[in-house]
Amino acid sequence: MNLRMLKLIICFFLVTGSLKAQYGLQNAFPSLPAFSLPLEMVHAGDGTNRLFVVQQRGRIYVFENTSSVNTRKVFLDLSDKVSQSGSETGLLGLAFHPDFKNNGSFYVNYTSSPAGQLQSFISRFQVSAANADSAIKSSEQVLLTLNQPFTNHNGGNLLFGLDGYLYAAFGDGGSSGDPQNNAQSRTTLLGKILRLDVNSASGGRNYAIPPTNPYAGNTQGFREEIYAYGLRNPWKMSVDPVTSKLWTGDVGQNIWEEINIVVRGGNYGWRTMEANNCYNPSSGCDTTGLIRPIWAYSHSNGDASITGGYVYRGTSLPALIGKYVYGDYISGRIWALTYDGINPTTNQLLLDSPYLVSSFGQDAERNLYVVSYQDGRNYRLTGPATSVSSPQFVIPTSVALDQNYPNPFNPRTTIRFQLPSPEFVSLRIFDVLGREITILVNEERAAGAFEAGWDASGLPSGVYFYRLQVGNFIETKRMMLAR
Ligand SMILES: [Ca+2]
Repeated sequence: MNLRMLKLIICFFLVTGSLKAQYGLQNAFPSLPAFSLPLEMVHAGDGTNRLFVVQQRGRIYVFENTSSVNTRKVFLDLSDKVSQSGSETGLLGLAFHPDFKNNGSFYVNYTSSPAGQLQSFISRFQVSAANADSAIKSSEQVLLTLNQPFTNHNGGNLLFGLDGYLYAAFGDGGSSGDPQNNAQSRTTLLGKILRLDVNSASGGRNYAIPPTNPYAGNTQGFREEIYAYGLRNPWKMSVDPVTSKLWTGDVGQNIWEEINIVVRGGNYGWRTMEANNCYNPSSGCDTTGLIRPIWAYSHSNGDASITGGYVYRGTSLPALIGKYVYGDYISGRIWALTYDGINPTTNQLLLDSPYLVSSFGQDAERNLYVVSYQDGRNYRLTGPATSVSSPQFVIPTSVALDQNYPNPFNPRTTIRFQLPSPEFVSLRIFDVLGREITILVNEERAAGAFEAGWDASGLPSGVYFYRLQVGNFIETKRMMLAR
């Protein structure tokens, strides 16, 4: 017991009580044909228990939300309109009007090049009065178009907020590093989250500007549709119906993926910052007024592109209630973030899936699904229904280093450690000859429970050591890479 530990005894911190919880993914609709490049799964909020899957190349399918369902119908086919090539272009967003049950209106976001210029379109369509599983293609009413200077970073997500307004996410226009500085420019809609009143029309538009938008009626030439800015490529937004907070995952440039809680008029930093670090300029950037992400993770563990998810409000996975479930498109890892703005934020790895996670989906009962881009399946998130304790406050007795999990491993494993107070942390990997292989953590960390992933791809099988140093505390544990 040293002085540090005596100091620590008065500190409270949050740990998750579900370290052993086993989460998994189950093919939700095994009798359905696979979808082709699915990007989205939503429900209509109309009490019909149907789900809608958006395919990138322009088709929307509808089917009954039962595990035995074996038929699906084409709800809308925009294949002849939307971009048919490009990894980030296509039909990207679908949102049903909150009163869809009565007015039959829904909204899509897609890219197209009708006159040789790539553009994003936000359009309204109507469902057929005679056939609830079919939309009327000729009912299209274009609300908004936006020129896209490059083929990537088109955003595309649409949703209705609890305020009844339509929110739309657009990326910075693409290329790399936001060469046109669009995200910080409030005279363009690129790199923004927009908010539109689709129940009114004014100013020659098929929508109106909500009077509470931050730049409504401004005289500086700022676009009045802007709700928030400084975003690079927001890939999925969601609203927590309990807190009404708007969550988004913003895809990073070279090093960091980030999660933001988006507020009216907020500037989320890009391209001045990538997450918590200066990006342009690379040092000494002016961070005045920039809102930091509530969580960021690096590319060092094979993660490379965030897919924003949902704050879980279902009933079948009680340990996840109130946590933000999200994933990484490239690594397939899926996490649950515990954030309340007061206690230390903690991040729990739920599972390491083999899928390209293009989206999370939610049904009317708020069960969560993973949309798998490559195999075209929708997987329901499963886990222990009971006997998992909720997050709780405990009194720490010391810095702690857990055994890595899984162990033996191939090629990825996760190492957890706990800090009762803010400390400079070093976590390094060594081989059996004592040679340093890599540095996983080398920075100041807040109090809380942390995990660091390690990808041993390319290294030989055998025993490795990981060493945690926190002040005078040093502990080394061994682990086994087994190919
Ligand atoms: Ca940011």
